[in-house]
Amino acid sequence: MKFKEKLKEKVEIQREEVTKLLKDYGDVKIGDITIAQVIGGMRGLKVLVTDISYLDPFEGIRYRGYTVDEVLEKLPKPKGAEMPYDEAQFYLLMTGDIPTEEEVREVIDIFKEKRKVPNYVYRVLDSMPREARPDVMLAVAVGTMQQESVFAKAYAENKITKQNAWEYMFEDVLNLLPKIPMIAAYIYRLKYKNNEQIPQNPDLDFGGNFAYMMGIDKPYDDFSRLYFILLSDHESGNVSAHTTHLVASAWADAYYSLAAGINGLSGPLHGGATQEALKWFQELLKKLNKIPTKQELEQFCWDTLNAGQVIPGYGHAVLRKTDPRFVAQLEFGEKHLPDDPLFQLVSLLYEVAPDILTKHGKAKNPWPNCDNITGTIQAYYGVNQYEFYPALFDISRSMGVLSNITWDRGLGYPIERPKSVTIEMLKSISRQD
Ligand code: FAM
Repeated sequence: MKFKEKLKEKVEIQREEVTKLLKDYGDVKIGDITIAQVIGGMRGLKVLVTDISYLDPFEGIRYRGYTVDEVLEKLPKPKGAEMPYDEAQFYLLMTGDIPTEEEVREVIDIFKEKRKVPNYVYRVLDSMPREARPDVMLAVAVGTMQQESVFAKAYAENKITKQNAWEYMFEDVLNLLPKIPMIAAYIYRLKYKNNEQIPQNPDLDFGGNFAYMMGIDKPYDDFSRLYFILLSDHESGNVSAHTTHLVASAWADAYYSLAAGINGLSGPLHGGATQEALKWFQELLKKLNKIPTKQELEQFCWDTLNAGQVIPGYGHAVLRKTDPRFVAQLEFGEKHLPDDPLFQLVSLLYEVAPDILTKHGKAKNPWPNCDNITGTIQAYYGVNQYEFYPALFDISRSMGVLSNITWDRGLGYPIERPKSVTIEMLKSISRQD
């Protein structure tokens, strides 16, 4: 497999570099820690390392050094499609290189070969309560397949060394990732479409086949490709990426680690924000029964803030400008759904909310993040079941977190184990200061 050969070459070079860095410069300090950071969710602490993506507070995300615009422009696309292959984004995240047509074709073929989901997974999903949330079902499906892990099997047979661990992880990742959109589409139709399932289309790619199995016409395939690329990685400190990395750091296999990451993504401040944003827009439309004027929208924002609630899809722990992932979706919306009332509302909010949040004076970042707009576009194409949104996010995020844990093993990163202190200790340190 050329894909694996390329990765192997890169892993070996980088492993040497990391070993040398550690040996020669392991004692060099890269920062200090304040009490505010320890109590404040470790904001700004440089304690993780990943090359898969980097989030600049003012520029937004770069995947392997490429901006959102560059990725959308440079990655190969299916014939006639507006958006690139998700397989190409996965290749980029894994290897750091923009794939050629031939290179992406290899990944597409591997994914097609491996995407068939075992029947027992469907039986487990069918037996779950219909009220179970889609992301819970997805995590259960991933956990159910853990017994297929080649990493876990090789570990039990004492075959794993620090040198070869990544190869087993990589094999698990290639077996697992292509199944994620298949399972998610199955869950969607099980829960919301009377279990009338649409079999996969063997001619279609990751995003295209997902849209097909969801039963949604074009250009939802392009929106799926776009969305899966945009949310695929956001450094390794966000909750889903960090959770996956943390669990894998104890040499849990990709199945355990991804299931944990899926759970990590579920919270309303992380993967749940998309649904909160759409709900917020719908409540506003319901209340006013029309598209609000600028003044009415401003009032609704103040009502939200004065009630002690957040404006969903605005603000970010790291970003300090409009999220380029928001912009990419806004441009898609301007092209494909400019007359949709909810979409118009998203655009209007973008005109008023940053000023209001600045006046409100709390949020460090008054600009929109990607989650403000996704629900509106999903709902336009009929995916208005809010609780499905974290599962959609999971499909995308799987690409980044699974790339990360492959590299974690490739570079021999150890088990993660930060040190805790007590509040008494912090008080005593502050008294000495
Ligand atoms: N509306 C109102 N207040 C906000 C706000 C918003 N959109 N964003 C932040 N604040 C408040 C925040 O609640 C905090 O208030 P308190 O001091 O009373 O606790 C204050 O501003 C300072 O917060 P911050 O430092 O600017 O943000 P954090 O790093 O603590 O949190 C977010 C970052 C994203 C959790 C926060 O901005 C938020 O809750 N936004 C709304 C929910 C959202 O959009 N989440 C999606 C994030 C997305 F990128 C993702 O992970 N998928």
